[in-house]
Amino acid sequence: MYDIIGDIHGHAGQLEKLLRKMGYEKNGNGYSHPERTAVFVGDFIDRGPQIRETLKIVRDMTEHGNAMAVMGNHEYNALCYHTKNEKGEYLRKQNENNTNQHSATLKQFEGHDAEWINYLEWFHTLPLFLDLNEIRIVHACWDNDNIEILGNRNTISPDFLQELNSEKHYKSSSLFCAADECLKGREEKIPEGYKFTDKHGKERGEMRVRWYLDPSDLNYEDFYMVKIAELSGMKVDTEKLKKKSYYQETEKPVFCGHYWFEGDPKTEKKNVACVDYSIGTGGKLAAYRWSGEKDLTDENFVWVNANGD
Ligand SMILES: [Mn+2]
Repeated sequence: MYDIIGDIHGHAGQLEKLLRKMGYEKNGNGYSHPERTAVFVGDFIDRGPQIRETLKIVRDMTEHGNAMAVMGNHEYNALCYHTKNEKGEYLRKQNENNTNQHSATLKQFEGHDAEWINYLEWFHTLPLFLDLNEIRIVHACWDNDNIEILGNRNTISPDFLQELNSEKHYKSSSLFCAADECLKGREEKIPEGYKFTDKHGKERGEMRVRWYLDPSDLNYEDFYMVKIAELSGMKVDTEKLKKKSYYQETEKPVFCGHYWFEGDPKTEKKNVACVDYSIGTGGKLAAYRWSGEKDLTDENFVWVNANGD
């Protein structure tokens, strides 16, 4: 039986509160529960005040068999930020924007180089997805075609990281797109003539979509993760989509993080739940307590708030 825990982003204090609330206790090997296993959906680092502590808790739990974890896009980006290609260039440019996104981690590991390098090595061992007997876990998007393309290349080994970022694959091959969608979700082009400006003021031509809903039944406002007012009431033009497939109701329950949801945690579909409720921006650190049910229910969410309990 599993407790699937959302994006932590360096909020170790809230993580400990949540673990204790669910009956986990700390001993010499870190936190554990007599009957249950924790599953982390990735995004342990960046933004929050206790990134080193967060990594220690999560890693201790995974290494003592008390938890499993998948990789988030922030761990993937960190690997790229700190790794050079054969030309000596970093795989992720160390420019102002990328450095800002990673700054809390850089700062908190100042003077702890060996410890940080050790965690980067650990990131190389984190799977992109977990296909367990009865449930599935991925950071952002589960797509059976992507899982098949990745096959047994489920961890970002040093060689695989170089391959994905090589000219042959970067942003173009189906292999790159498969890994990218697992980590960052699916995006689709906004209909011609419409625009979306994100919270950083950047104009975007693509939107994150609800990959678990049938687009042929939907208006854009329900298909997109963020509403575009001008598109309200308009039906999705499925002819224009890269992919028409979606996560079917007959599949195993799947859990993800990544989407910075707000409000009280709830399931997305009877077999889909997102456990990211924005602890990184003053929201909640949430978990879904799964005990064998095929149909997920809102009552099985537990959480702690960013401030208080
Ligand atoms: Mn994420």
